[in-house]
Amino acid sequence: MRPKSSSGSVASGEVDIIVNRSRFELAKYLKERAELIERQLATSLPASDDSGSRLIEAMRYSLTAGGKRLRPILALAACEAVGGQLEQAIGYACALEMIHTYSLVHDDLPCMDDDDLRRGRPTNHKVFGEAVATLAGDGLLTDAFGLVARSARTAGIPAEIVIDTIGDLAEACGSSGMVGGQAFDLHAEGRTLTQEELEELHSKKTGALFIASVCGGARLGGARPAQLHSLRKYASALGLAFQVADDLLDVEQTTEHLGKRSQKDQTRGKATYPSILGVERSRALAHDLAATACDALAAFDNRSEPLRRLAAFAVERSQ
Ligand code: GRG
Repeated sequence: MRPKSSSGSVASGEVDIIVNRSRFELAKYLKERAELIERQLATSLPASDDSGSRLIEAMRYSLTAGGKRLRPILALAACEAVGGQLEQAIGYACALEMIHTYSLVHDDLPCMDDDDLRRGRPTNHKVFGEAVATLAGDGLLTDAFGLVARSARTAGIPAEIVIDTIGDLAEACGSSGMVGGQAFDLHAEGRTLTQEELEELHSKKTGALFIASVCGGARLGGARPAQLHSLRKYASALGLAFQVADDLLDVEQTTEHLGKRSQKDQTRGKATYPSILGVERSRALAHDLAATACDALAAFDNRSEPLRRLAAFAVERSQ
């Protein structure tokens, strides 16, 4: 039973939650956070190439091409959900976007998915050539780790927290995470996968970086072990929900709307949630997973409201 105050309204803690829920405007929040991250990203790379190699220009080209900025937004939201301040996680948030952008640049290469369009622009290798695009991805990935270390020092984060954060981030990106998932994906092309195999593929290729985003942001914000445990469950469900929604968007949206080639999973013979479960069951699964993500936040207070709304956004988005 909800406690009532003498005036008949709900008790103050509850009022905060309700007021914040009704006032919280997700579209405004996403826009403001994306702008904050983009301002920071603009200062995260050298201004230009002294060597004339166009490397930095290529890195900037993909990093400033827009995108939802969902991983850094999640990192900042998780930091705040545990009572941390934005300054503690902003460098880490930018590093996540650099790593995500590297993965897109490499994923688009002719030796991978061979795509022409990304974030509404010609892909990096179409503009800069394959060699510079490959190096731009390498530069973004490697510089991201330097940024995590430097920004954590500036923010005065204790060394053991930084070491754990960097270790987990490297694992999420490497052979047992995103790169391993990409290798699994290439190997699985044209083969029929079970739903369990598809889940394993995506937990590495997409999910691992979502977990590193949420848990890394929270750890830098001072999360306790029990909070990290719950946030890992949140991020794991959210990552899968995001991927199911991505598979649905690939089927249902146009190339113009997505800013990247649509219908490409079917063209390349990739197993997807709609191909295994059908569209309606996939949509239901995405919503169930978003609900599971929110359930994992049961012990958190109203500061976790953005995380809840981001879980819904992951499945309801149109891009
Ligand atoms: C090492 C050569 C080499 C390649 C590795 C790691 C990798 C390339 C690829 C895997 C990463 C990948 C492309 C995963 C797909 C995940 C996904 C759905 C990306 C789209 O994310 P959004 O929708 O994109 O957040 P925006 O543009 O909004 O940031």
